[in-house]
Amino acid sequence: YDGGYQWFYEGRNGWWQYDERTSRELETCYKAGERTCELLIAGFLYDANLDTMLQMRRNDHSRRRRIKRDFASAPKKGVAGLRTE
Ligand code: V3L
Repeated sequence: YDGGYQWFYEGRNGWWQYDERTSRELETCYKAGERTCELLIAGFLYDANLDTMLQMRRNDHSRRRRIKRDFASAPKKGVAGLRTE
């Protein structure tokens, strides 16, 4: 959407692009200068911390992943767990 940027979360050895809806929500939070962004992912609530750039499951903070805002053209494993090659 914006200047060709997209949102990514970390996988085992590479980055996954967020699905379209969640990516839009992150971008909205980011543009609004919010520190955290609440995300609903596959029925689980997560908080994305836009200062530390970490995604954490609300009820289990050991489930954390790095996130990044990067060019849409950045290397990725796929989108939301669906591989693209
Ligand atoms: N969007 C979609 N699924 C997610 C997201 C998200 N933002 N965050 C976590 N999950 P956790 P490799 C990922 C999924 O963090 O082989 C990938 O999408 C997460 O899926 O412990 O390591 C792949 O489908 C995981 O299945 O709460 O690169 C899969 O991992 C589950 O939620 C394997 O990817 C628990 O994640």
